[in-house]
Amino acid sequence: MPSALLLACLAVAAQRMVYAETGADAWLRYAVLQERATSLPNRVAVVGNSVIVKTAGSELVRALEGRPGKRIPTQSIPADDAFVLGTWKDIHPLFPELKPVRIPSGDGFWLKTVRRKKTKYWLIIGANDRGVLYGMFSLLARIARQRDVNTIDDSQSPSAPIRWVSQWDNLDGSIERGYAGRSIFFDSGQVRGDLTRVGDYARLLASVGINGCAINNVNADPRILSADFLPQLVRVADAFRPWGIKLAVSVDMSSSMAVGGLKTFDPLDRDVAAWWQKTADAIYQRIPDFGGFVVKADSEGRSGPSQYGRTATDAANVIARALAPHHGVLLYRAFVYNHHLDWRDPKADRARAAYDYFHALDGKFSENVIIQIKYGPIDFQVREPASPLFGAMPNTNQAIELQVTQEYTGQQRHLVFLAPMWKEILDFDMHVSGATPVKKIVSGETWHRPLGGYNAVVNVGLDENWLAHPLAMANLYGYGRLAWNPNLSADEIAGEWTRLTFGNNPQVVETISKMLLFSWHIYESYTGPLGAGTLTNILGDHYGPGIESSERNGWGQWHRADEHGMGMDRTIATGTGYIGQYSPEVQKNYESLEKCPDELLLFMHHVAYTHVLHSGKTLIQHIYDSHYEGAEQAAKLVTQWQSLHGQIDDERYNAILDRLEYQAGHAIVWRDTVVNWFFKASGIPDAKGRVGHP
Ligand code: GCV
Repeated sequence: MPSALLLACLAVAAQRMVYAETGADAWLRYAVLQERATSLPNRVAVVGNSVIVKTAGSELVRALEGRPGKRIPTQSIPADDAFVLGTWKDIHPLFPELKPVRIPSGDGFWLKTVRRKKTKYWLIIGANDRGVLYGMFSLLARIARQRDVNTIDDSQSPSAPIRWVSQWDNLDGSIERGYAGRSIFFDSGQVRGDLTRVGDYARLLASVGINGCAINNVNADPRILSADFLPQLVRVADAFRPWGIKLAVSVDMSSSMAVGGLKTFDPLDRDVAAWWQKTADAIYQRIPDFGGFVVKADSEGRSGPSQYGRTATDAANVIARALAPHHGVLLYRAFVYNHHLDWRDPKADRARAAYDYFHALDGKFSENVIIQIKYGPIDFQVREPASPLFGAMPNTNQAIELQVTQEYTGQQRHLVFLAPMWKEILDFDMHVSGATPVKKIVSGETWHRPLGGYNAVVNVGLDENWLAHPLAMANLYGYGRLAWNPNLSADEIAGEWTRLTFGNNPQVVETISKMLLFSWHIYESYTGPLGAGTLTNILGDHYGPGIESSERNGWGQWHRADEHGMGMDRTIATGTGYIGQYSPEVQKNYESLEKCPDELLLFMHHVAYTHVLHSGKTLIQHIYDSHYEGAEQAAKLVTQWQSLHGQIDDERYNAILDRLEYQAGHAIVWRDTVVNWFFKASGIPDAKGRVGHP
């Protein structure tokens, strides 16, 4: 028997661990599992020698009894009931009766129960090593959610090969747009000495199928590529490896000058190309499973190819060529725009930028380049249409960029579950060649691209519960689940996460799921209406109301509110022409005032405050009503949460209550600032007599 000889059994020990509910365990609490462990086998057989498969075995033991048991080497599969973990290649010879029809692909897995006389095996079969890990976590999640696992036959493959997260961590330990403490990776210009939290983060990411992490800010410090930094990156890669997370870094285009000592970073210069090659070779020599680079260039003051009159293709390809021999990938961000736009020019439009710049480059990128596109054409706002660029690059690999860190959506002081918003974008049909939802474009399915997928900015920090607001972890969970399977509904994800995080009490599950599912709408109601943008302070911390901060500057996040009306005219007929970047089918819906959905009205059109919406209300009355309703609903979140008193551990109950009470108060600040501003601007009274009469 080939690799069966490498079998090892982990006998599950009988002792259990009691955890304090700090939130550190997130959705991997294993509380239910430990209660139900008695009805499950107490042997875990690991087939093969891979570090990742062994991690899967140890995690299963940890989950079932809370601490690793004794490792017993064995020459054959156990005679008692057992979990058996391994790749298809290793498991099939042991279980030749398995028919290959259900073999998963990519990082996929197959969970299958098999009976041999009186013995029963729970097989966790991976298409590769990672697949074993993901299958193991999937099985644990089923047990924790009290699903029947007595008979299973489930084969799953991930939607896309790239399922990454990004951290915007600076080498000094601060995090750009991070709201949960300092970096788990860096401190004082170095990688931290203690990387325990990095390993814990990798475990969390792996449990939802994430396979890569770019650890530093896209506004990259070139020092990340300096020779003296490489041994430090090696340490991070070592902490990631058992969990199948590939290390990636964000790099600055000028690195060949800044740390390479060259006089140029012109991507067409031979020495520059040689420098990238030498740098990539050195990394792969020490980190053979290195994932690749993320690049932000020619954006918000970053260096870029335009400084030499070169294109994004030139820049991306020179780096990609250096990574290609090692199977590394380059995620090149499409977030390229002019932040010195002329606000007086009615045709100027930041939303046009990514499409205008990139669509002409379609088909010119190397095979290992992936263009990373923010979900909307502006910048992680509370409501944006899907970026038209998704529909415009059939010959280019694409990834969607999402944000788990709630930069414009309440910075984890407000509850905003983002899965419903991401779902709307992923399901949005670009109508470019038949039915072409964004999820099928980024997975590579629509245009048969070899690569593609997902990258989300997460920005966990040293806060014990990772993202500061315990309920914000639903966003990290939801992101991983959608990257694995974008066909899941937000509802399913909310239910899964709640059960894993708080247990299976039906009242708890129903209440928290409901709170999560309405939270995006609530936040949108008391902040920015109808696609106008978040109305937040865009010039500073991106938090709290700052209605005028969007206007009369070059950043291009304009909502154009004045005394008569509001909204950006992006029509083909009279506006910036942005709508023309979509397929004719989509254009029809957005161009016409009648057809344009209310929730995107002000993104696409400039209308008078007296304009009547599909809802039958005037625009101004909608602004008043939605802000009052939103603030009321924010207050209701507090009472909904209080209804769970006694059903949730005190630590997490109180931490969440504090945040929800704060949110309810801040929603009133938002409401009053916005409605008073629009009352003053429009001079139109609130039909319900609230505005101006507190
Ligand atoms: C890392 C927004 C953020 C910036 C961020 C930028 C980006 O503008 O406010 O902090 O920079 O997006 O995505 O590159």
